[in-house]
Amino acid sequence: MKAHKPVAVIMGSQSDWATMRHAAETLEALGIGHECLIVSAHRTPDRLYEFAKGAKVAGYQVVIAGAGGAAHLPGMTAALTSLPVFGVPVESKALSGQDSLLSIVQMPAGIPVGTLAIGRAGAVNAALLAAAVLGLNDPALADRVDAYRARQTGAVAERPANEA
Ligand code: RP5
Repeated sequence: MKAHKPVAVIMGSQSDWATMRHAAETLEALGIGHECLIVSAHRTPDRLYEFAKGAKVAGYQVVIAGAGGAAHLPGMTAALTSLPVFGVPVESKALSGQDSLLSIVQMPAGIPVGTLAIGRAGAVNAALLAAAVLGLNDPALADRVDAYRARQTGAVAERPANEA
């Protein structure tokens, strides 16, 4: 059965939602259908296998995967599907997300994970990258991405204001 939602936003834990909700909100703002799922490489490996092996058949076109610490989720997902996978390193308590970043970005040659910045910036940008990919075959979406960027540009003041 084909999913009507082109993007899967997966995360290793409920605790990742505070970060990954920014990806979901950005997709929402761009009118991109998405599903948010908890899939842990360590705690629910069978769920990960089932999700990743079935993601393409389910109709997903892009996977955004956020995880923290020993963040194997994006890499394992990329190993199990040929869909583009964007990894978001979640800021960890012990090492401020540097552990997450390095374990996501340092993939061996042959299995890519497009790795974004640690935390909210990475989550937002993963959604924008997903939009750019989907926009290649969806001119209306590409227009919405352009409008998003134009609004962002328009919101930047020329001079700094005193903070309240
Ligand atoms: C990872 O372990 C998750 O992605 C999360 O960032 C981290 C900690 O998970 P919890 O102990 O908060 O559930 O698998």
